[in-house]
Amino acid sequence: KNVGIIGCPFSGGQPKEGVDEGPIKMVEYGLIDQILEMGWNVEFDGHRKLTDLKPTEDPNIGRLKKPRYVSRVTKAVADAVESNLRRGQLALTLGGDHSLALGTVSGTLSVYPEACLIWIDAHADINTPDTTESGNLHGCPVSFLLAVDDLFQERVSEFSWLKPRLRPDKLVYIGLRDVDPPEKDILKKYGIKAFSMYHVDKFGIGKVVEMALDAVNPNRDLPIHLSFDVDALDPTVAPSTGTPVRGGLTFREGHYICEAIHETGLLVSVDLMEVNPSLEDEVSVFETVTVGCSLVRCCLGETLL
Ligand code: DIR
Ligand code: MN
Ligand code: MN
Ligand code: MN
Repeated sequence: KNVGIIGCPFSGGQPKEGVDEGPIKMVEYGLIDQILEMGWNVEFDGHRKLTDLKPTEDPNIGRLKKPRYVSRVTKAVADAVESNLRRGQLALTLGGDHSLALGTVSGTLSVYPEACLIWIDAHADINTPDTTESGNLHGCPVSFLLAVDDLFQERVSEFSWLKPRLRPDKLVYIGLRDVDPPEKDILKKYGIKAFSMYHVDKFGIGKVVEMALDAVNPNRDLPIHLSFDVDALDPTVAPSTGTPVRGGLTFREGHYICEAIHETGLLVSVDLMEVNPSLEDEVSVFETVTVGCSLVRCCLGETLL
């Protein structure tokens, strides 16, 4: 039981400051000690100095904002995840905004090309350079990761280090409820499995996780990358996040997902993203930071009994 923690204080994939403080607050709250107490060997040599990678000039490319900064940071994160995995560690990345997953998933796929990706989010984060309205790269990472030729045409040269390797049939979503119309078209076009809050209500979270695993990991033999955006949770549970959307996962539904994926024994890489301690009041920040920590503990095998 070895885990390498990659602290990523980064906010360049979206406009709200403070999300870079997410990983810092989770560690300050005691996440490392909590994981050590669970019997894991932990490697963590402090948060990454990602602001060092900030270019002096970074004009938009098309609509994309801060493309060079995001590219450099996510390349560094991809290398860090790859290195952790090659040394036999579980890679745990704390964000930071969700553009970081460009790096984390890319790093995972370079070590485990057969891995599947389970994306827990209110949003699909699958906009392309052409479809994005906001230009925020945290709304785009999945489209950049997909190994699909016609999406590849739209990619920008700044991200040429990124080798898209994610097959659409290896990707599944849970928790969606705010998906842009062009994103819906992409999900349909490539037949990507997605369980929205409608499905969580209809089938219950237990069945949804089982169906999600059946879709991307039918024989339960492939490595799993779990990318968890804290805004998948209802804003009453995780209020301090940049783009909250009502009608989300309950506290228990969020934790159940992490417990059930841990239980497969196949989890190799985890992202916990979009905790923003500068939003909302002190109680909200405490609740969001602590729920982030407890989701991580469940991924690492914390059990109720
Ligand atoms: C929106 C919002 N679809 C965009 N995305 C968010 O900016 O592309 N992702 N908030 O987390
Ligand atoms: Mn989101
Ligand atoms: Mn997201
Ligand atoms: Mn266990």
